[in-house]
Amino acid sequence: EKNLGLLSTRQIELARMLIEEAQQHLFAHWAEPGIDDEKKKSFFDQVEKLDASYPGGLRSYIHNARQLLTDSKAGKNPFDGFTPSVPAGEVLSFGDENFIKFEEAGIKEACDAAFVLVAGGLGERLGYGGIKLALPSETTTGTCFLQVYVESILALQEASCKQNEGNVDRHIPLVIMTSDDTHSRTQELLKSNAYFGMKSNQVHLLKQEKVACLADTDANLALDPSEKYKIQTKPHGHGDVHALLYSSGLLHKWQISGLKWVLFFQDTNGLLFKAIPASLGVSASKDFHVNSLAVPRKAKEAIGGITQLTHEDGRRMVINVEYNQLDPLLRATGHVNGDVNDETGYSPYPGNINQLILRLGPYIEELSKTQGAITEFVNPKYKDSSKTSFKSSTRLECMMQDYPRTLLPSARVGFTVMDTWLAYAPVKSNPEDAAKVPKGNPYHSATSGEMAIYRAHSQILRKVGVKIEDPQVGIFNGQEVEIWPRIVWSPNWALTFLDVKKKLTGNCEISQKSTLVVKGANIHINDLSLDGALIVNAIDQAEVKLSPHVQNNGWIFEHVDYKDTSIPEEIRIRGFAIKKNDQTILTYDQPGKYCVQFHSVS
Ligand code: UPG
Repeated sequence: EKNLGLLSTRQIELARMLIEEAQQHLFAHWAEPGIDDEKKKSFFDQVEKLDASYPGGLRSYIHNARQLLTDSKAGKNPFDGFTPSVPAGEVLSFGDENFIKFEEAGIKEACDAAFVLVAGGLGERLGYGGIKLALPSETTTGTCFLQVYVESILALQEASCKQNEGNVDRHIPLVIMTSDDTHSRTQELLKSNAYFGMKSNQVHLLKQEKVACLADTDANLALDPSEKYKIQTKPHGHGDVHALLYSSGLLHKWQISGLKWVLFFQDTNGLLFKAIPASLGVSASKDFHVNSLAVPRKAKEAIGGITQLTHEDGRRMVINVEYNQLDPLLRATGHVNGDVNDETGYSPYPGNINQLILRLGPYIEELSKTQGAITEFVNPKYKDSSKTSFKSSTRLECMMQDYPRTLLPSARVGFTVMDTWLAYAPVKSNPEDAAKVPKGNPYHSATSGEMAIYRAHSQILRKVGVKIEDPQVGIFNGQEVEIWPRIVWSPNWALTFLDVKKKLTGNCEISQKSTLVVKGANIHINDLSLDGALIVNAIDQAEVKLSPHVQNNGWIFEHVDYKDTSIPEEIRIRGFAIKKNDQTILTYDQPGKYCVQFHSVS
C-alpha cells in the first residue's frame, strides 16, 4: 500500500487484481518507499505489458493456468473422451494430372493470399548461434531461408498476376512473427538485403511477447531468479500468431483489399514453396476453411500426427496431435503398440508440417469471437510423484495448428498429403542429435535439409524427362545421406511442374557429380548435357535460349567436422564444405535476346 503512490491508475488496478488473485508474494519483499523505486516502477511496466499482450489480460492468464495446472495434477489428459482414428484427406502425387490441375488453380489464387511466417523460435534443438531465417538453405548458392521465402512469394505474385489480368498491382503481404530472441536480427537481415526485392511496406513484423512463468500448482507467478523486481517469463509458443494478427488490424485491411487466403509457415523448410501452388489449389477447389499440409510420417518422428478425434458425445474433429502425445493417446485408447509403422513403412497418421491455409472470411469471423486466443496447454516437470512442486518454473503454451479446435462442426477442415521429398525438409536438430536418429528416420538437420533440396530438384527434373544419374551415398557429421547432383533454381525460373517442363526441353542429362544453378525468369534450356558445374544468371529482361554441353571438374564436397570451430558455424553444422574446382558461368545482365549453343570441355 505504501508504494502505490509510485504507480499510475492502471497500474494500481493491476496491483489490486494481483492481490485478489493471491499473488501478494510478488511484493512481499518490497522495500520501503524511497528504496528501489525505479525498479518497482519497471516491475509494473512489465505487469502492464504482460496484461496487454494476453487475450483477456493477466487475470485470465492466471485463471487459465490454475485450471490447466489442476487438470495436470489430477492426471486429466486433454483428449479424455476422444477416440483417435485415421482421417481421410486429399493425397497428391507430384506431376500427375490432378496435381497439375491443382497447381494451376493455386497459381490463380496466389495473388489473393497473404503469407504469415512464424519465426519467433530460438531453435534450441539446433543450437545455432544466429537466427534460423539467416541460415543458408543450401550452400551451393548460399541463399538463406528468408531469401528463398521472399523470392518464392514474389515469383508467385508475378505468375498469379499474369494469370489474373487486371490484378497486376497486387503485392502479396508477408507477415513475420518475431520474438525478443529474433526481432532485431530479422529486421537487420531484411534491411541489409533490401528486403530481398520486396517493397518494404509489403513486409510486416509482429513481435510476440513472452508470458509469465508459474512457480507451482497454485499458479503463483514466478519472480525472475536473478532480479527480484521482475516476473520471470518464457515463450508462449507459435499459437500467439493468431492473437497478434487479430490485434494488428491487418486481417480487416486484407479483407477490404479483397484477399481470400492466409498461409502460415515456419522458419526452415527449404522445400515448402514446391507444395504451395497445389495445396492452395486444393483449398480453393474444395472450399476448405482450413487446409493443413501433411507428409507421410514415420512412427515416433518429431512431427505431429493429423488425427480424427471422435468424442463419446459425438463431436468430431480433424486436428494435429503433437508428437509427444500421439503415442500415449493411442496406447490409452486400445492400440497396445502405440504409434507404429504399418505395412507401408509409415505411421497411418499423416505428419503435420504446420503449413496451414486458412480462408480469410471464416478466419476473421472466428477470431472476432476468440480474439485469437488458442487452446493452451501446460507441461510442468514435477519434482516427484506428489506433483506439488516443479523442477523449474513452467508456463502456458499454445500452438498455431490448434486453431481448428474451437471451430463449429460445420467448418470445412481438411488436409493435403504431399510427398516428403517435395514438401518437407526442416532444419531443427544439431549434428549430435541427428546422428542418433534411427536409420531410415529423417534427421531434420542442416545436412539433410540441404541434401533434400538437391534431391527434390533432381527428382522434379527426372519427372520431366531429364536423365539424372543415381545419387551416391555420403556420411557427413555421422548422418548417412543421398548425394544427388547439386541442382538449384530460383523460384522465378520455375514454380510449378509445367514451368519446369516448358523451360527444360529436348534430351537432357546430368551426371551425379554435377552442379547446376539457374537464376532468372526467362532462361530456356534445350538438350543440356552436364558433367561438371554450370551456373546461369540472367536478368528478367534477358531472354536466353541455351543448348549447353559442359564438362569440367565441377564442385565437390569436402568433409568438415562440426566440432571444428575454425570453420563458420553455418558450414560445419552440415559436415561438408563445397570446393569449387572448375565451372562454366554464363551471365546475362543486359536486356536482349540471346541464343547460345556451346560446348565447354575442360
Ligand atoms: N515459433 C515461434 N514462437 C514460439 C515458438 C516457435 O514463432 O514461441 C516458431 C519457430 O520459429 C518455427 C515454428 O514456430 O518457425 C515451429 O517451431 P519448432 O520448434 O520448429 O516446432 P516443433 O516443436 O518442431 O513442431 C512444430 C509443430 C508440429 C509440426 C512441426 C513440423 O508444433 O506439430 O509437426 O512443427 O515442423
